Amino acid sequence: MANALRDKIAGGQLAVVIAAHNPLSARLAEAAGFDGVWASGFELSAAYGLPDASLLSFSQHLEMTRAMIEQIAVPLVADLDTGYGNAINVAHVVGAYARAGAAAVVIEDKTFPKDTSLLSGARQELVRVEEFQGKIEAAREAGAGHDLLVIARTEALIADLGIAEALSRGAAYAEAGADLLLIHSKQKTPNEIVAFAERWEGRVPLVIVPTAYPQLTEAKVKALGKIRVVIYANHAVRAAVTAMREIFAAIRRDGGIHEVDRRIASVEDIFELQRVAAMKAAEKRYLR
Ligand code: SPV
Ligand code: MG
Repeated sequence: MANALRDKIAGGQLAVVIAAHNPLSARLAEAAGFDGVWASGFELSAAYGLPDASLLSFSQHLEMTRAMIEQIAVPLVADLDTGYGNAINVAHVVGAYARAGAAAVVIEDKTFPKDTSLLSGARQELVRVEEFQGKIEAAREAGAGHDLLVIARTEALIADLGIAEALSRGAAYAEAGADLLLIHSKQKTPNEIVAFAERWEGRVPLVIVPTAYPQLTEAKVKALGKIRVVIYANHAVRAAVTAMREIFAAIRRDGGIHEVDRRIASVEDIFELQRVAAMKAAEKRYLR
């Protein structure tokens, strides 16, 4: 299967990927013109009302990912957290996502169960470099024949281990066969990521998640070079929360739905997102 994400990266372009937590949000992301959809563990956990701490099972995440892939034509980048265990778990899990049609998988070098990256004071423990190299090799092998990109993610900066450790882990992961390196930072300014990118001499391009440092625009990312994928990792769920809070409060305040009706997507709009017209056309052809 042609991997549009691989082509975009190989062409030296910046792929801009945004999170979704269900097929509807994935379709909205595609319609807005994003290059891919991030099947975010954080967003799906939040959608279940749970912390992003390895509480959802791999099959819960896979089921939603599969449903998203079925509804979009753009590449899907699957957030596999730590790979749900050791390299054996990684092989099992990555194979399932590859067969489901994911364009890329991301596995991170934290211990299982993980804790979420951007929470202050969270438990951030990394596995040994050699152990993670084994996980990358297992992921590559499991994805072979599926044109799957394997993205290694280091949490060295999240764990406060410094840029030198992040660089050496990144190099070791590229050595083990990762196609790209996701470098995550929780700093409130882009300085740390900029410093990392400037010092990164690795063979593989970088992926960033600029949630904590939103000042880093796509134009600035392009100017830095080396970064080929930007993931906006939680903006679908945050936008949904803002919108629902506002509208729910307005309905309570107004004592009815009469005022908000004009301000929200129409029922016809939802019919369109459900592709109801295609079903009606099929009814005409097949129901007799
Ligand atoms: C996610 O969206 O699940 C991520 C990014 O992995 S973060 O939440 O910043 O760890
Ligand atoms: Mg995640």
